[in-house]
Formats: sequence, C-alpha cells, structure tokens
Amino acid sequence: MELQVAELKQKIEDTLCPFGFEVYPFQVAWYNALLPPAFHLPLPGPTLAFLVLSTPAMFDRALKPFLQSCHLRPLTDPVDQCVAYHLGRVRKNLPELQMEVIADYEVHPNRRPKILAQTAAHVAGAAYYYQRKDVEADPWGTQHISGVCIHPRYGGWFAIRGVMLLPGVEVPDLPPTKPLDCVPTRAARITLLEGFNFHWRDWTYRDAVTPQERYSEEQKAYFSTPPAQRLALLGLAQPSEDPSSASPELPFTTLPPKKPQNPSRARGWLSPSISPPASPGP
Ligand code: B12
Repeated sequence: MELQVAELKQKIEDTLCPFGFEVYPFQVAWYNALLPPAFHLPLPGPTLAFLVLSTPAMFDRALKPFLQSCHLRPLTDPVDQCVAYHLGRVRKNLPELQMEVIADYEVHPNRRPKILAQTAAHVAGAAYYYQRKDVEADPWGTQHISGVCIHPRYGGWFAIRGVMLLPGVEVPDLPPTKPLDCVPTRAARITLLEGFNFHWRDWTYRDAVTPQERYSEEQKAYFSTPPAQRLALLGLAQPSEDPSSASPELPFTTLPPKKPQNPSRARGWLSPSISPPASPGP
C-alpha cells in the first residue's frame, strides 16, 4: 500500500477502531467503473476514499456511551448521530485534509442514494457483495432480489456507515484489494439471498459464514424495537427538544432528514412495489 495511504489509514483507524469501526481505502475510479453515470462520485478517478463500517462492538463501545452523554439531539436517529460524531472526530484529528463524508442514509432530492454502500464495500475489499447475478440460473423469476454484502469475519453482523472522500489526495498506484468470496457455492448464495430478502428479521442470513462476533441480545432487541422506544429499552430518557441542548452540526454533506430513519428513507426512487421493512436494523 502506498505510504501516504498507509499513514492516513493508520490515523483514521487509531481514531475509529477503538469504537468498533473498520475502514478500508479505495479509489473513486474503482467505484465509478461499476456504476452508471447517475451514481458516479464527481471526483477524479484516483481520488482516495475510505469505506467505513461498524462491527458488533460499536454498540457497546460507541453507541451506548454516546447515548449516555449529552450529545444526543431529538428527532434524528441516535445511531446516525453517533456515527456522525465519530467521523467528526476523524475530521478534527486531520485538520489539514479536506474531507467529505457521505453517510449510508443520504439521498438526493429524487431519493436516489448518494452512495451505493454495498458496491463501495466490495470495491474497497471490505465485504463481498453477493448479487442475483452471482447465482447461475437463479430460481426467482420476476421477483426483485436485493444483494447483500458478507464480511469474512462478521458475516452479516455489521453495517456500512458511509464513505469518507479526500478530494485532492490522489493515489493512482493504490493496488485494489479483492473482497474475500466467503460464500462460494450456488446453494449457499441462494440461501443467503433468500434469507436477506424474505426472512431478514430472523437474523439468520447474517450467519452465512460463522462470525467471529454477533450482535448481543441487547443489540438485537435495540434494533428490533421501534425507534421511539429504543432509549427506554436501555433505561435512558428521550433527549429534550430544547435546541440549546443540540450537539454540534453533523459533518455530512447534507444533514440527515427528519426521522424516523430507516432504509425506506432512501427507497422512494426505486420501484414503489418494494415495501419497506417495519423497523430498521443495522
Ligand atoms: C434502499 C435500501 C433498502 C430498500 C430497497 C433494497 C434494495 N437494495 O433494493 C429496502 C427498504 C427494501 C431495504 C431493506 C433492507 N435493507 Co437496505 N438499504 C437500502 C439502501 C439505503 C440503498 C440500496 C439501494 O437503493 N441500492 C440501489 C440499487 C440499484 O443498487 P444495486 O442493487 O446494488 O445495483 C447496483 C450494483 O449492482 C452495481 N453493479 C453493477 N455491476 C456490478 C458488479 C459488481 C462486482 C459490484 C460490486 C456492483 C455492481 O450497479 C447497480 C446500479 O446501477 C442501502 C444503503 C446504501 N446507501 O447503499 C441499504 C442497505 C442495502 N440495507 C441494508 C439492510 C441490512 C437492509 C435490511 C436487512 C433491513 C435492515 N436495515 O436491517 C432489509 C433487507 C430486505 C431487502 N429486500 O433488501 C444494508 C445491507 C448490508 C449488507 N450486509 O449488505 C445496507 C447497505 C444499509 C447499511 N447501512 O448497511 N433496504
């Protein structure tokens, strides 16, 4: 890996890894090469970017302490605020760099996602993105089948939180890292995609590989609980709506929309026949 990238990666990891995040460098060109122009990131191809994901440890190491702190604002999702807070720390620790962060939930006015998180995770080598086209002679006819990323150590027990773009930092010689194909057989890919699309609430698709760590029962309960009752589940009170208690501005390109936040916040531009899940999970 280029020295400059290795140094930057180390600095970002020092800031984020203790809180249950992982980061993976990639070139904007690798991402843009797989997507139609409407999804392109408008930066020169060799621009350095980092994919950020959260592991099961994020819940105890980052989210719970964050919820207990005074940073929480009403109306916006606590997990999104927590991630924003930690990415803001990266920005503070690297003041000399221009940095643009795009979170997984950010959408354009037409509701199209600003970043295709799974494609980014795949090109960054973080987690293999299994799609319908990775199954030969698939059995699903005209059904819509969404793809799913599987992490070699956490299976499906992780979430992609966004990308950090470093405009002006160009790394044309960064070698691409292939994601590990940890679900190599047709049968296992069918089970995985059916689990993700039709039974995701039972969590089983996340065990497509035996994970090093899963979400705790408490974490699963948190994400299975409707957003309005989640803080009570952890024995915490809702934050006051007094604007003076607000945390600093989130460091994203746009502020997150008003809640409830779930993947359906970004689905409006897709086929309206896909019904959103009742409760978002990570
Ligand atoms: C909209 C959305 C939904 C919608 C629609 C789902 C869909 N994929 O169509 C709904 C509400 C149904 C949904 C549900 C869920 N979601 Co959702 N959702 C999203 C969201 C916000 C955008 C996905 C999207 O619109 N993609 C657009 C389509 C067109 O992209 P695409 O299918 O990948 O197509 C592109 C690729 O094929 C690429 N391409 C072409 N050739 C090639 C070749 C290669 C090699 C590669 C890599 C790419 C590539 O080009 C295509 C575009 O032209 C993402 C977060 C994000 N910002 O990406 C989360 C996300 C996909 N959801 C996620 C999850 C976990 C879920 C749920 C389990 C609920 C939950 N949160 O617990 C359920 C699962 C049910 C289901 N059917 O998907 C996770 C998936 C994590 C993972 N391990 O993959 C994501 C990444 C959120 C996150 N922060 O981690 N979701």
